[in-house]
Amino acid sequence: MNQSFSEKSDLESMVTKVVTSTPIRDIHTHLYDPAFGELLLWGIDDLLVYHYLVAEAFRHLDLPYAKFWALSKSQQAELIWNQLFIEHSPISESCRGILTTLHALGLDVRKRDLSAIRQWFASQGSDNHITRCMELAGVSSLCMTNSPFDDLERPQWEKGFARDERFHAALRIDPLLLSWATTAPTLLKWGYDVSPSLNEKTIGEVRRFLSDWTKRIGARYLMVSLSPEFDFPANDPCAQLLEKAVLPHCREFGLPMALMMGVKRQVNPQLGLAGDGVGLSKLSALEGLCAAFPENKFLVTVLARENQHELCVLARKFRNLHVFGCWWFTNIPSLINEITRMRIELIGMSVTPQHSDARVLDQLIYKWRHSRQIITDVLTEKYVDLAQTGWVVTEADVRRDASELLGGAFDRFCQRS
Ligand code: HDL
Ligand code: ZN
Repeated sequence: MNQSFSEKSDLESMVTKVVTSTPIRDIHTHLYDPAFGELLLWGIDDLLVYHYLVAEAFRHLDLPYAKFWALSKSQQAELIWNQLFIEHSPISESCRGILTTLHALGLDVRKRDLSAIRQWFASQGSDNHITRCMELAGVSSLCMTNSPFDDLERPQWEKGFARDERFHAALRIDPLLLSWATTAPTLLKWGYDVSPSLNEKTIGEVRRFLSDWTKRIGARYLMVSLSPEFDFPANDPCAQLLEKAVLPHCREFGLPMALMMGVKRQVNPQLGLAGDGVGLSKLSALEGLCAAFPENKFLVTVLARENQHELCVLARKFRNLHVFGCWWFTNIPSLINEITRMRIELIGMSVTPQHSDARVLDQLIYKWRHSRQIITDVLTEKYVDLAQTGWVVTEADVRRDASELLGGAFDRFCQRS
């Protein structure tokens, strides 16, 4: 018999148990199938040189950027450790995250001993470390970010390899949409008979390129990150290629198109990957896309906090729009809480509240432990609100809801014809 819960404390412990035990399908990461070897980053030095911490470390450093980049990875890691963990309390989300991960892996961070931590990681094997991290994070599967334009990644796909079924593929096409002038010659070199002008022949060849790579990697969706200036309709290569090649391709293959909106690339180029910033997106462009292409499915996350409410309202208007994640600069507890609460209040369970965006395998642990806690807090509060109306949720209700939020709604959206 399904037990109903109304007492807040009973509800809280039940929701915690359910959300903690619900397997997660992580729909956007920068991790790689183990077959990609070194491309799959893991361990304390990669955790410390993650670009989030690089940006934060430079706030305390007078060191010239070039001198930092000339250091070895372990020297960079040591410098970041000293600045952000020893000289200052590691209180930011990306620093706390490393400590959450180390603690979950059973390491005693109280000693603040980087060399001991390094020794532990050096004694681990990558294969069982993958399983350990995914188990500690509660992640059953994840989507990679796969770019045919990445010279290190492409050869592995062209060679072919036995897939790890936990690692799903997503086709990243930023160079195609955002740098057509330089990408067209690359496609030509790869045997696609394109010309700079987006004539019928070129569009056909771009679609053949998309079809080849969608099949090669078994893409679950296509994806692009867009600047705040992105507009649609528009007479630029991005909007034209999207309309004439990419969206027809997605309809043909029944795949969603993920739009990650609002990134200002290389605001400070001297910071490398850490140099990107944020800007307010014109969501009228998204409205235009959802309205003009009702047969297409749009997976969308926005980088600006100020765009979040309008995105939720658009999701109420267009069922071919699925909102996901607290991306990048919004992936901090205060904003995850605010945004998740707003989304559930406006669009209920038809949302995927979070993805990890992990670049380093071990990050799965903290990114998901921190977000699970917030999702638990928000759900508990909402169920308590329900209980006050006399509607008392059962454990089965919460299992269904948690499964929806942690990947089920995404799967359903992908399958929708
Ligand atoms: O474009 C993206 O997918 C972003 O997630 C960037 O990779 C960014 O550098 C990042 O890692 N954010 O978390
Ligand atoms: Zn990403």
